[in-house]
Amino acid sequence: MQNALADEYRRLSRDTSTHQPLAYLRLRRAIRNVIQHRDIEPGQTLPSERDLSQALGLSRVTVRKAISGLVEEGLLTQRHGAGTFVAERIVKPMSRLTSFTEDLRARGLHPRSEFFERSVGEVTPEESMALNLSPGVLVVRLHRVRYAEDEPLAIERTVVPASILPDPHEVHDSLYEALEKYDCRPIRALQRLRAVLLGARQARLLHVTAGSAGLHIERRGFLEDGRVVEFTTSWYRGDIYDFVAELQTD
Ligand code: 16G
Repeated sequence: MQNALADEYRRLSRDTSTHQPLAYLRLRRAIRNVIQHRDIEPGQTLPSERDLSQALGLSRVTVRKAISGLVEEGLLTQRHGAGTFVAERIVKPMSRLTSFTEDLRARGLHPRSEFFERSVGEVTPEESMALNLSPGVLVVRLHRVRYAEDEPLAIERTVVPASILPDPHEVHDSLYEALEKYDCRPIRALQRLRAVLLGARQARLLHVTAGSAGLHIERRGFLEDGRVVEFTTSWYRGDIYDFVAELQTD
């Protein structure tokens, strides 16, 4: 693993097209790449700071800075006295507006969706409240199970104004990729999260036993002009996800 990382770091240092002059950002990219390529698996230990700084000819401060950024992103975890590991659970920082697809790709996993529903219809009263839409307006609805390879991780119901995304079949695996084509990816979101016990149907879809812990999350995503672009209700598996928030005093 140390060799794979050293090779990747050297490759990035030589690569003029993606040249990153700051060594700690180059190393951060190299670590991210080896995780994505699965040269290092979840749960495995990263070489120590000292070994990395020796192997790459970098100061320990630089190595530490590279690693701390990835710990904040949730890709690495640190246990006092035991070192730095590739995170096993999927750690989602609450301060970053990322998509399911991006979260999984960053970990070298292949996200995909299986749809129950991709339709267009008139907005319901609840949806019109959530999306700030007038009665009678058309919305696109997506209902899907989200997988990493063959493992189901979440169930999601999404509603998007049809004025923003006219055709639900434009969403293949990623909603945000589809929205990006219209320059309408949310730039800000409000999220509400609570613990739930998964019901029989949800548990079956997520391959867990009924009554297992889940996270029920509602996200309202906004465009720059204040329009609500998505209202998504998700049920994430509680045995796999950690949601982490950074807190600061005023
Ligand atoms: C995440 C979001 C969900 C969003 C989706 C887009 C949470 C709790 N929810 O699952 O609101 O619609 O990503 O992902 O993070 P996609 O672009 O892969 O479809």
